[in-house]
Amino acid sequence: MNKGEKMKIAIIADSHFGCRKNSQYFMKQQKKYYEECFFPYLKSKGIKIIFHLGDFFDNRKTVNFETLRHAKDCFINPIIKNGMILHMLIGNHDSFYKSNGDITSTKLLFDDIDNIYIYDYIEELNIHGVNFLMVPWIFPIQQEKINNILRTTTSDVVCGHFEMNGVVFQGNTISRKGMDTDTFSHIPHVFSGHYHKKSQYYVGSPYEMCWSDFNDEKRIVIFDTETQDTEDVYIADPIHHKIIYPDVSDQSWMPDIKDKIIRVIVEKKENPADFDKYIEKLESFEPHSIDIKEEYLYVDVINDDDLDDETDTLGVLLASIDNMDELSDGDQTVIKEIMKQLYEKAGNNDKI
Ligand SMILES: [Mn+2]
Repeated sequence: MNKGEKMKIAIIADSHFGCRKNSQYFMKQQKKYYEECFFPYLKSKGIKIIFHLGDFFDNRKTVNFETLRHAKDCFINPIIKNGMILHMLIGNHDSFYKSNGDITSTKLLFDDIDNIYIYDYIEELNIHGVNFLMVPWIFPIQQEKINNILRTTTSDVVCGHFEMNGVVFQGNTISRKGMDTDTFSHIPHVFSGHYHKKSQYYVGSPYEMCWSDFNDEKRIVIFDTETQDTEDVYIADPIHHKIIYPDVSDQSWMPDIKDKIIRVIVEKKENPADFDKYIEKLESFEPHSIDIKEEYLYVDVINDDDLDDETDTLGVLLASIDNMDELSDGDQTVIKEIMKQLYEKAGNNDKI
């Protein structure tokens, strides 16, 4: 290991342990990611310092014990075992209350562990001579004060869990509330968790967790404290795949769909028996699931662009409520709560 390698920090965001209602399938995918991609990569590069930018858990109110053990197996224990250091921010999903950060899951669970530092309030940190400003999720009451700190900070790097306005955060959807991106324009390096799609300031989630992640490039970022260079590292395997039927490809890719989530977009179905045979062939390669969208039935209402923007049902509902300018933030929150409760009541038919 040369000296330069020791000076690197791996930055990861939005791990969302327990995502999709503690889905076993996604636990398996995450375990594979940390065991086969993330930690082997860090070890191969001699990287000992990890920044986690928040949203460690998916559920801000409760932690399922299986998910807790999973998160420890995947992330916390390898850090301890390999003598690594973790600096972790509180994200909105890590805070029990929406109005303040008095109770936060990761602080409660992991803050007493040596070499694990949880940030539930803005704090400065110096590593190898580089100044980092660590900014956990900002609660409404803190916003003005923290805006002022950010506008005047001389830190080299700001790490946060920010909600920024005007950012493409999902498909082609642009966020319509949050902080002005101008707040950050004078800062040499800004790394944020929160939105799961990578963009100028957002690291993005490390792996796919739902259809809205389809086709996103999932990364971690390596920051070199010596040169202040950043490097994007793409180590996650895609999980969601779309297949267009009729399929004119050579089909040699088919064995690769094992354990993947498959969506077949049917543009035209001239012979139902051929179609059934095709689906059977797909099934023989043991994907996790296959859903079928018979696009030709909706040819007048749905176009390709709409399909690309598709996400899970609740996600679509909540995102569209967020984008309703005619509603106040308070009204948006109330309506979103009603939608969530309705959605829960209706029962999620998704078996994932
Ligand atoms: Mn998140």
